[in-house]
Amino acid sequence: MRSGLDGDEKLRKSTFAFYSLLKYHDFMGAMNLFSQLAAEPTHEEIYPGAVLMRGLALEQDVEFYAAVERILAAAPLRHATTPSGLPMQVMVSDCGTPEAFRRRWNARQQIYTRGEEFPNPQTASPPPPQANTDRRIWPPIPRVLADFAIRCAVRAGFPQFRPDACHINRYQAGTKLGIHQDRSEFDLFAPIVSISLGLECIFLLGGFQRTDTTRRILLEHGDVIVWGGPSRMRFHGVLPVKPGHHPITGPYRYNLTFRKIA
Ligand code: MD3
Ligand code: FE
Repeated sequence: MRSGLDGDEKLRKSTFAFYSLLKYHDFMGAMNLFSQLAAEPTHEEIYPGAVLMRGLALEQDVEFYAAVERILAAAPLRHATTPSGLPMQVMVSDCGTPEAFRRRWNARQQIYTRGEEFPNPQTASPPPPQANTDRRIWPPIPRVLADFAIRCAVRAGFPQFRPDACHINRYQAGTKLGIHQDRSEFDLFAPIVSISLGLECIFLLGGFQRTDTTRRILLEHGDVIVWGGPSRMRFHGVLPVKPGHHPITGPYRYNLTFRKIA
């Protein structure tokens, strides 16, 4: 039947038009993606369990920095101390749940009162004066930060992560962080989510022994790393921060680490 053939022909034509349109939209979509590529966060697995997502925090950087300022108003920066009580260059603050606070505080008291933790008994007791300055209960983790940290963990493959503490490091020109391991958390299977804001730094990523060779990774404003799985126990540190000025943080680099402590 002629009309039948016409119908087929029409269908074929409209199908062709439809697919052409789809292709056109695909193409435009690809072009849009391409033009945005510079602003897209990356997803690099540095080592099994360690995922670097460059620029992931950029979209909310102002909001995040405002949240950091609120934390610091309630929990002022202090000099970090080494296990032997010596002041470190990096300045620190914390926020989180009362349970996380108590756990961190008790762990510290134990370290200060147990002599065998110290190579030199002279520094073991009495506890360094710094130990008493951070007894104030922590402010809660600001909602914007907690939500973001959880979303970062989900992206990196740790959907069950619920941080109860956020540790803040502030670096200025010349500040470094010696090679160390983070193993004082209660649940070592929980990942750590780290957000960098402000001045850039060279981050050192080692192996499972202090003396293992390290990889150098440039960490810039807005970069996020999720440390989980086997990478959780890698040694790491930060080279002295170079002087500079950042439009949001001024002369500082901030690093926020979200953890499950209690
Ligand atoms: C790798 N902070 O606070 S964040 C720390 O940039 C700390 O301020 C550094 O190391 C900083 O303890 C590095 C990235 C980081 C955090 C935790 C890790 C890397 C990690 C735990 C295991 C392995
Ligand atoms: Fe660390």
